[in-house]
Amino acid sequence: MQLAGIRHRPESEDTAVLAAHQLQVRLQTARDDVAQVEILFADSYLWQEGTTALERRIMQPGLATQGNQYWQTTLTVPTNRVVYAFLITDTIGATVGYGEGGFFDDVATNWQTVGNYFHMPYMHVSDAELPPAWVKETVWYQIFPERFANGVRQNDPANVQPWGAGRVHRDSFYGGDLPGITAHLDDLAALGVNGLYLCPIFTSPSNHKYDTIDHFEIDPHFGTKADFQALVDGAHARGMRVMLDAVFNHFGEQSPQWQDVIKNGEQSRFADWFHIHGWPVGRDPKTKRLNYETFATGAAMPKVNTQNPAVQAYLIDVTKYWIEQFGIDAWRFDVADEVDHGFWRALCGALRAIKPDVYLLGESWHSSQSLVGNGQFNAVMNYPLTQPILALFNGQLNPEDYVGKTNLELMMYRQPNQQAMFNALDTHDTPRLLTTLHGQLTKFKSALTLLMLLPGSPCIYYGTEVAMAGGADPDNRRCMNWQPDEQEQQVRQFVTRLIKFRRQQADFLATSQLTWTIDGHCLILTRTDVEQTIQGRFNLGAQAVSTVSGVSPILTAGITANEMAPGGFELTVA
Ligand code: ARE
Ligand code: CA
Repeated sequence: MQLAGIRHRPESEDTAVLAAHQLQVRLQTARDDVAQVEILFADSYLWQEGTTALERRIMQPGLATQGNQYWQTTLTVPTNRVVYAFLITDTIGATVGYGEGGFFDDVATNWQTVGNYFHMPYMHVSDAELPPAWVKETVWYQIFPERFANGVRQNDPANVQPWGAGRVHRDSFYGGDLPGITAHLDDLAALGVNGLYLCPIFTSPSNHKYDTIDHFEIDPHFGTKADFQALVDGAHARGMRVMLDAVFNHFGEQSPQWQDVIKNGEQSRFADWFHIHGWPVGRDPKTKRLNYETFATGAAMPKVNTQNPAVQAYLIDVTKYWIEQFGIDAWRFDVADEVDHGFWRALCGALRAIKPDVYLLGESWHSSQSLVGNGQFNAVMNYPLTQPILALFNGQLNPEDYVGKTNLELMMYRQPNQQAMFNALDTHDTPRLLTTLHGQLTKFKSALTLLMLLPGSPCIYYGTEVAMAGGADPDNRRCMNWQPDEQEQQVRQFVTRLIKFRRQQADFLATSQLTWTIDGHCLILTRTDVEQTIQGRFNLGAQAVSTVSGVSPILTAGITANEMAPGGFELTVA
C-alpha cells in the first residue's frame, strides 16, 4: 500500500458540516492503489461508557486527481460529537488503520489507543457558514458599467466617444451608466440570468473605477443614488440579485485620504491608513522605487493598511451602507488574497450579522482554502476550475489531465462552498471566451455547456450571449453589441436555452454525483442521482464522431445528421 498517498485533516476541507448532524468526510489515497475504505465512528463519550457501539461504513470512491483517489461519505451524528478512523484495504488485500496519530496495524485491539482516531469534538452548523441557498441557483451576468449601455447622455464624461467606435484604449470613455443597465433589465430577464455582478460604480477618475475616490458615492458619470436604487429595485422585481465590487486592498490616489497624506505628510491623520516606508511619499530619487506600497507596481493605487482599526471601521461601514440603504445582496472583494484574514473575518462577520444570506465573494486566482470558510468568504472567483476548460478546448490539455486538474479543484473546497464558487470562463480581466477559442463558435458553445454542468455559480460576461470578441484588457471591455447579426442572434438563443436548462436543473447539478468517462477522443461528464442522469458528451478529437443513437439530445453544437464535429457536444437528460 502506498502509505505516502494517504491523507486526511480534520476540520479542513476534508470534513464538512452539510446540515445539522450531517458530517461529510473525505479521505485521500494514492490512485489505483486502494480497493476499499471503511470508516469506523462513534460518539467518544457514549462509546467509552459502553452505551453505544462503534459503527462501520464503507466509503464511496469519489473523484480522482492526477495522483490521488478521494473517498467520501456523509455520517449522521445525532450528538454532534464524533471520533473516527479509516480502515484501508489495498488491491492486494493488505489492510491498515489510519487515525490522527498515523497508521496502526492491529485494528481489532488498538482502536482505543490514543492517536488511532480523528476527533471532531463538536459539530457547529454556525461554524459551517453554509453559503446562502440562492447562490447555487444563480446564473450571474457580469457588467462592466462603462461599456454596457448609455442610458443618459447628460451624465457622459467630456471626452466620450460614439458607442462602439474605434479601438478601446486604457483611457477611453463611451458613456455607459446605471440607467443604461436598468433600461435593459427586461433583456437580461429574457436571457434568464438572475444575478448581476457590477464592476465598481463608486467615484473614480478611470473607466474601470478600481481606483476609488469616495466609497459612499456613485460615480457621477454612472448616475445618481436614485439611479442605483432604481436599478436594484428593478432587478429585485425580476428576481435578480445584485452584487457590487469593493476595492479595499487599495484606494485611488485621488482619494481624500491619500491626498491628505500627500499634503500633510507624517502629520496626516491618514498616515496610518497606508503602508508608507518613507517621507515625503514618492519615488526614491536614486532607485526610482516608491516608498509606499501599492497594488501591483504602479503608483496610482496606494495599498491600504487594513490592520488599522480605524480603516477597518470605515470599510465595514461602507459595505453595510450599500446593504442597508440600497438592499444589495452580495459583495465581491477585489484582490482579496493580498488583504489580511483578520480584517476579512471582522468584515464578513459584521455583514452576516446584518444580512445572514449575504453572498461574500473574494477575488483570488489561486488555491484559496485560507480565504474560503474560516469566518471569511463563501467562495472565490474560481479561475483554477475554469481556465482548464479553455486549455482543454484549445488542445493544450488532454482529457485525462483536464479531469485530474478539475477534480483537484473540486476537492479544494468543502461541498457547500464548491456549490457557491464563482465560475466564469471570461471576465473583465481576461480575453473573451470567443477570442481565447480562436473564434470557433462550436467550441465556444461546448465550453459554456461544460461550465454549466459543473457545481458552482456560473457567470456570463456581458456580450458573451452574442459572441462578442475581445483580447486582453482593455480590448475585453468593448461596448456591448446591441445590434447583433443573425449568427449572433442564434448564439443568443443558444445561451438563453442553456441558462434555462441550468436554472431548471440547479439543485440537481449542485448535489448530484459527478463522473468523467473518456471514450476515444470524447470526454463524457455524467451527473446522476437516483432519479435522473444528465450527460454531456464532448468531442475533443480532430475527427467527427458518431452521435449516441437512441437518446435525443436537448442541446447540441456541431451536430449534423449522425455526426458530431470536432469541438461539438451533445447534452442528454434521462
Ligand atoms: C491595467 C493593465 C495593466 C497596466 C495598468 C496601468 O491591465 O497591465 O499596467 O492598467 O495602466 C484595474 C483595472 C486594470 C488595470 C489595473 C491597474 O481593471 O485595467 O490594469 O486596475 O491599474 C492579478 C491580481 C488580481 C487583479 C489582476 C488584474 O491578483 O487581483 O491582477 N484583479 C483585480 C481586478 C482588476 C483591477 C484590479 C485588481 C486592481 O479584477 O480589474 O485592475 O484594482 C495571474 C496572476 C494573478 C493575476 C492574473 C491577472 O493569473 O496569478 O494574480 O491577477 O494573472 O493578471
Ligand atoms: Ca451616460
